[in-house]
Amino acid sequence: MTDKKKNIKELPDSAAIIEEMVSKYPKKVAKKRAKAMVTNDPENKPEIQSNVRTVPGIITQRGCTYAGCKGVILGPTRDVINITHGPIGCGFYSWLTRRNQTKAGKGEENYIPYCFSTDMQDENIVFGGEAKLKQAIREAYEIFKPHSISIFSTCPVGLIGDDVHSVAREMKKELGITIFGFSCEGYRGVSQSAGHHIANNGVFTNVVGTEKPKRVGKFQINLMGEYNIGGDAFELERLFEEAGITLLSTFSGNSTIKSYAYAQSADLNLVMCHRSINYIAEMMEEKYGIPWVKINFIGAESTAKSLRKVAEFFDDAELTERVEKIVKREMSKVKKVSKEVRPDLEGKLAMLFVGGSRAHHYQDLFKELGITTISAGYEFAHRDDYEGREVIPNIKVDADTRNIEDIEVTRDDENFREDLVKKKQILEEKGYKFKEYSGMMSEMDKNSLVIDDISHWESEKLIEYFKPDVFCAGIKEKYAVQKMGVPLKQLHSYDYGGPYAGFEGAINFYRDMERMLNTRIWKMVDAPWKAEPEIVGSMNINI
Ligand code: CFM
Repeated sequence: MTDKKKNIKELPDSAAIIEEMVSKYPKKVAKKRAKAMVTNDPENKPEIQSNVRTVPGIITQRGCTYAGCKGVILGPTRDVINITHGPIGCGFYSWLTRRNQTKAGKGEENYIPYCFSTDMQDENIVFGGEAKLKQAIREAYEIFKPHSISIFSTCPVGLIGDDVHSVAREMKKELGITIFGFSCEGYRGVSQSAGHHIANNGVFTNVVGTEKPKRVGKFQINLMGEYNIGGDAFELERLFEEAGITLLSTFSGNSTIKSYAYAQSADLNLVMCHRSINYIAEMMEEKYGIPWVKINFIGAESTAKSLRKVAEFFDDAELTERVEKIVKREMSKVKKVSKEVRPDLEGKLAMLFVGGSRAHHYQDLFKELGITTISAGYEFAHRDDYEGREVIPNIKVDADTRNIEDIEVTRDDENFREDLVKKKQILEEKGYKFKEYSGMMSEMDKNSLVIDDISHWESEKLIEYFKPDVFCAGIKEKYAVQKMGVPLKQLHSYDYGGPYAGFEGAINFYRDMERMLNTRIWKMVDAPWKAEPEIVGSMNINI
């Protein structure tokens, strides 16, 4: 690719690089991996293989089901004691490793800095660990007197058959507090995505709606799939507050179990990370009639669009005026910075391989800087996150998906919001879109390359081929990529920076990109393997 920076109108077809990436794999593996690599056409979105098991031996960046349940969904909730039932490693390595921040009020509970584990030993594996789990719950209760405790199953728990749910029931009776367990053994699904679903089910059945609904503001919303990484939720809370929108509960950044209990009092659910939280949004609509909309607060333009979407829903002149005032003021600050940095960044190329939603959302920030996303993919998303929700009925249900309970939700006649159902209908007639997500592909350029569950080998080949100016991924990829002379921006942890959401977040991101991409240090990187030969192995079999 020689002319890659000449204001790309149309990207070249990526068939050659796909061929190169799969050529070193055994035939069967090559066939499977090729299905996860597609050349994009936003008008006619191709089918991509996703949410299937990773081929053993391939270095994937995925996490486990326990990580998705405990770390992602429940982890950021500060007023619940999350006990890991398992060997100490699972608890230790999920302890404060995700930058979900929280701000507890004075005297309010905050258990996030602690690590609770049953520390299973050999004898618990042989004779069962339920007694030790009960002991751990009693001990935690005695020390902290929490109102809620949850239990997370790790792999051995499922293998030996400990029943965390019956322990939860028994201990709930004994202690008189909320206790619930999750069957989120690491191996249960193909990735952390299964853990999201399991956590959604558990939170919905055990917590949502356990308190009476309440009215504290004129415009009540929940923000779903926002985990306050690097303080993102703080920036959004600032905007909602100024607009006069009451944020009842965030699932689950800077949030509490107590707030989930009355989350059914919302008039509208905003879904930020579709992958991890669409289940609760759907179930709340079924049970309580609360509609949901997909929004995105990454990118200044997207933030403005999302705020306007909320105002449009409530259709209140004063609210609209306040939102417009905020957008005008904030956008002028954003534009000033973008004008400053854009000339240094325009025309550069980015690649994003992150999680289940950020590889899409962050493309908006790059667009605002004039940076083209030449290739992107998720680690564990499903086809709908790539191709749009319209493909959901055609997604093949395999054994791994069947492994996760699809809970039956019935309508709560007492609290069902007929008024919201009517409101939804009227707005839909005017063209307002509910529960709509058209996925990553519809917003990417034609011929950009989309790859699911990318491996280390494939990342290296991509970098050699496209020579991007920035690669977005996580800590597992960071140093391998940087040794190739390409800056890597961590989009999971934000490299200790952020917030990147909202207007202030956009400004932070612009400035970070300017600093990161315009330093000359990357040209000076001289990886040792450039000079030393690759180690190649061979094997002879004498029969
Ligand atoms: Fe949703 Fe997330 Fe993401 Fe995710 Fe994650 Fe994360 Fe992520 Mo890391 S919930 S899918 S499981 S937006 S921890 S806050 S950054 S992989 S893209």
